[in-house]
Amino acid sequence: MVMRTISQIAVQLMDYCPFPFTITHVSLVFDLNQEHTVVTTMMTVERRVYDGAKEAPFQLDGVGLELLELSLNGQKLDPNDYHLDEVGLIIPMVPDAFKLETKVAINPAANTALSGLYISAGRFCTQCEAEGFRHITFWPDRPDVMSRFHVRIEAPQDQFPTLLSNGNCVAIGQYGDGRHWASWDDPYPKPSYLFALVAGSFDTWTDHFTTRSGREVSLCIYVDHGVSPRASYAMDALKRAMAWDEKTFDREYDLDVFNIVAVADFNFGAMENKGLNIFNSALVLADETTATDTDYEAIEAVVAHEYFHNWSGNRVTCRDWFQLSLKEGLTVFRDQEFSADQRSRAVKRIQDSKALRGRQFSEDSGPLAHPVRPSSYVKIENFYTTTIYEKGAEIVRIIQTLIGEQAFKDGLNLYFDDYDGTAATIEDWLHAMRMASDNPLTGIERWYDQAGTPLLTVSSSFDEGTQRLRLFFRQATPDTPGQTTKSWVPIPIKLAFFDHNGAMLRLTLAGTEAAADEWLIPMASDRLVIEFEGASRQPVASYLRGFSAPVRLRADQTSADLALLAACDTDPFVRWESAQTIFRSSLLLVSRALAKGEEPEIPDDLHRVFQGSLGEAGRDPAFAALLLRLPEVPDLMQLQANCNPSNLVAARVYVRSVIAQQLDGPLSACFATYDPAQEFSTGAAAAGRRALMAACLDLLSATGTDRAALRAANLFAAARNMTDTMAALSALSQFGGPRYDAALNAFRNHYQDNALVMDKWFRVQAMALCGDPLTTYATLRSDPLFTLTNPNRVRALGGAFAQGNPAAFHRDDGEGYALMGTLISDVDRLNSALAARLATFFDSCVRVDEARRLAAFRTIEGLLANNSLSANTREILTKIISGLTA
Ligand code: B3K
Ligand code: ZN
Repeated sequence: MVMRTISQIAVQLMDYCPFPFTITHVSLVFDLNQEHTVVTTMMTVERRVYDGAKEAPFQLDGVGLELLELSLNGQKLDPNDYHLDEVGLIIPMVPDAFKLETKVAINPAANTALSGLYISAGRFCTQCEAEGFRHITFWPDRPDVMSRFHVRIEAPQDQFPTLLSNGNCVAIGQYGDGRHWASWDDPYPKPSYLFALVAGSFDTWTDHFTTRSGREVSLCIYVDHGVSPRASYAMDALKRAMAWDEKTFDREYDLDVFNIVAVADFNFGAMENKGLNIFNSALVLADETTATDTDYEAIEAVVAHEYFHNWSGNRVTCRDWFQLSLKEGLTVFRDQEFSADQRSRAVKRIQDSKALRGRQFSEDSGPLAHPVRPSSYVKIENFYTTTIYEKGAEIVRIIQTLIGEQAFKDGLNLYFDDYDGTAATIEDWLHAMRMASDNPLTGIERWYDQAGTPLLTVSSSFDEGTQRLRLFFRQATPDTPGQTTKSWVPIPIKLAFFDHNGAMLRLTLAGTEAAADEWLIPMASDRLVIEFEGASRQPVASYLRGFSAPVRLRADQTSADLALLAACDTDPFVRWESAQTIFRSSLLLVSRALAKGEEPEIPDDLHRVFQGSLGEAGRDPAFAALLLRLPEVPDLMQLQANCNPSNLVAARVYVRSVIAQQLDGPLSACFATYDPAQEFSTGAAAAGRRALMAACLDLLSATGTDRAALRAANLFAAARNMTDTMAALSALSQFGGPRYDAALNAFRNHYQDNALVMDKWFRVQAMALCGDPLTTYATLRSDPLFTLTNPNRVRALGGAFAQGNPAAFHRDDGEGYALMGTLISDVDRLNSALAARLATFFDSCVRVDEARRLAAFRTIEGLLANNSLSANTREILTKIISGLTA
């Protein structure tokens, strides 16, 4: 038999074959020891009954395991009876029903990849999705193999008083030699990616929840010693999420306990292990002095997200990793709805569309573009992308829009009922939605299978004689790597019309009696012509209300139309988007003028839009704060080929300074209404007031005046919560100089022992425009508080620099790329999943000018020349380099 190695060979969706065996039960025993943990696994196996299963060998995944013992039905196996290599274990001949026992040794202390069983701050914890379980024991590590897990954990009691796994704790005991044990039983069959184990010493924050049908659930959050009150907000969010899922989607919790453990070293946000969620501590710990409003929002959303996975992901899981969006897209949709109900629906929709357009549209138009259901992958770890998550959630929303809220709820219930306890596919999901709605949802699969953001073009004409408005819609999805010919996708277009005074018009669909204020037009072809009657002159059309589909819109709207919509539309998304459209074109004009050395002209509309936004301050401060923010440079980069990011940064700085000078009076007045001494509340209204204050301060700081710097420094001194502190610090970072340095020092002195807060200190500096960003980066990288082993710290420096400091990252001399290249290569040796994530930031390099592209190419080429570069990072960089040379 050939020795298999970890390879770059892609897995194909079309090659899917079921696993030929079922493993009904598994019993795992962990003898925990930091450098030498012994895992004994006993599985009860039956061959499945279908032709292909008859002669199939028993094949298990296993990486980095030292095999100590292997026996089948109690008989020790001879090395000739099995094949062991770098990726697993194959037993060619097995009976139709048998018990297999394996004993392996692993070294959690040496696990810097943070996948499998590892140590964080002296405690054992696990991360198994997607393929971590194979680093713990030999197992068919794929989501469609679901078993009942029984877990026994043994460890020294003084160091590891808490022993946790999935399900319910069924027994505990002591050995008398200082070691103790606990047994956990999970009654719900699950795939290995949902396995979890934690052992250590924690403080706890406890509560309980009674489900709708009367089940008493003990809730417990495990955190570092001395900080348990900081888990109270996460606990509150958890209880709200549990109640919301019952009320909104009839989903109840199904175990007697729900545990959350916060760990400091974690590769991403959190993990939905059955009954034992493991969280990055950044998404658990919060109080007003250490967390910003953005942190609170993220904690609420992620706690809910992981809890909602209990149904969308755990009770109904995925057949294979190509179906990842089945659980992730659906669960993001569910958490978005939860947050919208807890806070402002309008603000949430704008935030979500902003994030989608900033990150997902960019990914979808670059070298890493891939469908929501990809057809192949090399490393599944690289596919936890914004496309799978956020575009996936948008498809769920499209379905809800097309079939209506009630049919959607019925469809979701049908899906959970019909596929409970199974590993499902996107076809199963669509089947449930079709059954519940009687809507064929024609073409919806293409949203899953085609990469690229559809472009929706609208042109309009008005016939004065017949008083008919004719709208002509066309859609086309651009080519993406490996995918050229694309067909139409179903696009729900929400529409309304306004007269030139901004009053909403009730029009009639030509040739019918149907009249409405707002229309939902389901576009199900390449082209669509539609006519309306009832306006005496050409109305102003408001398209894609509520961001009714994740498409780019190109409409024949004048800047006067956009200004009217920005001021008067009743749909907050269209108001915000119309303002952003004006800002984007103004910023591009200014950047072109600056590039030519000309004096830029700022269109009058811009000033009016800002004034209108400030007018919103009294009604809805959170919305006003969003309206006052100019598009980010990465958004602008999507609009230009061969762009020079430094010019875009300069244009943004210029426009901000002009607007800030023009509106200094009203912005200062709005800022002055904020009292930093007022009592803190986490509620959306109070957070909205803080966001508006921060938006005003941010703009005012663009004036560059000493008065503005003093205002920021005064807020820094007066701040009583972290939101205000960070607003002040980031405003000061626009100036640099002694006030900024003093604030940074004071911050460091105060928070140096709190890693989560110090991440903010790293982040604000990595993104700062002041001073020489390369020197700042180098100083931060050699700071004793910087470490390559903590993913939050690495992201706070590298992620913030590459994403949040475009002028420095995309320097024309390539120095920014070189710094990131070095970081990627250093991280890759320890944690390839994290390095690959950092590598994705290079995908924006396909949009920059030739000199910069060449510099990026050289850095990437250098990284790829290293033979020991991980398969994860290699996959990402190979795709990007092909995009650079295309
Ligand atoms: N399901 C996990 C993500 C796992 C990422 C593995 N690289 C968290 C979540 O999406 O809820
Ligand atoms: Zn998820």
